[in-house]
Amino acid sequence: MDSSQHASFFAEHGYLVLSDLLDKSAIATSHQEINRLHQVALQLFEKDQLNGSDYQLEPYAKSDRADDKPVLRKIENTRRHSLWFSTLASHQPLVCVIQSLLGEDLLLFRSTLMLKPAHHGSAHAFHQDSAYWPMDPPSLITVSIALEDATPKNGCIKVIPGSHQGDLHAWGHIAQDQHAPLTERNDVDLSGRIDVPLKAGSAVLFHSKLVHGSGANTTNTSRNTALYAYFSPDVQYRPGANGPQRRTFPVIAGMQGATEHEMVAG
Ligand SMILES: O=C(O)CCC(=O)C(=O)O
Repeated sequence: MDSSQHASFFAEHGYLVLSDLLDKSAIATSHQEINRLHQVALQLFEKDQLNGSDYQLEPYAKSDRADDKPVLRKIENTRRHSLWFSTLASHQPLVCVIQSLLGEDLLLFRSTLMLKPAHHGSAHAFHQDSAYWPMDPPSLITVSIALEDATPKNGCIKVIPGSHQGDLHAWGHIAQDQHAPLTERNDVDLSGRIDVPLKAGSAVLFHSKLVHGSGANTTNTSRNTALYAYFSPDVQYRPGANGPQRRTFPVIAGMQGATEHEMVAG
């Protein structure tokens, strides 16, 4: 697909698969870095400092540790913990596609590793990201880059194509037990949902209003993804009365070469 086909597919369906975004060497470096971050998490765990940190344990795992590593569900703010994952947010082929959808100026809302550990990986109930994010209008784009092959068996992402064109809803708790239904809402038509299997190194982009989720990982290998959410500076920061009234976002592209951009609650 060329960039205008990307844009029209994304506008209609709310998601887009990018094949072969990372080569084998980038995938191997990502795996090494994930191992290193698990060692960091282990040290925090042993000092009883994991709670409240950017490292989150799998809430439904049968034990806190497996193979002498903490069983982690995700690591937030990876750009602060890993030069590799910070740099990956600016991977040029990826940034070019996001710019073709959002414009030249790009800010980073989120940098996360979503980890679905072997045997223990919990399900992600269906939801819309913008229902949880203090950003208006709800028009951010997330990329989820598969670092192993992602399949329906190990909990690949599921989407409801076109659902970004509907309203925003409240979805409740996202992390779910492996056997829980993927939504407790009975007014959501899930019949159009599809699995988005990905080869390691490929990625899926999705609109922040797209209804999506993922199944459990009961296989004996992990399913990890590097996830980044981008937005245009036209989007306003609206945290409500309780959130921090100012927030600084990293610049990924454009913005006349600035490296950070502060937004004040508006
Ligand atoms: O990686 C996954 O399994 C789901 C991620 C997701 O739904 C999200 O971060 O919004």
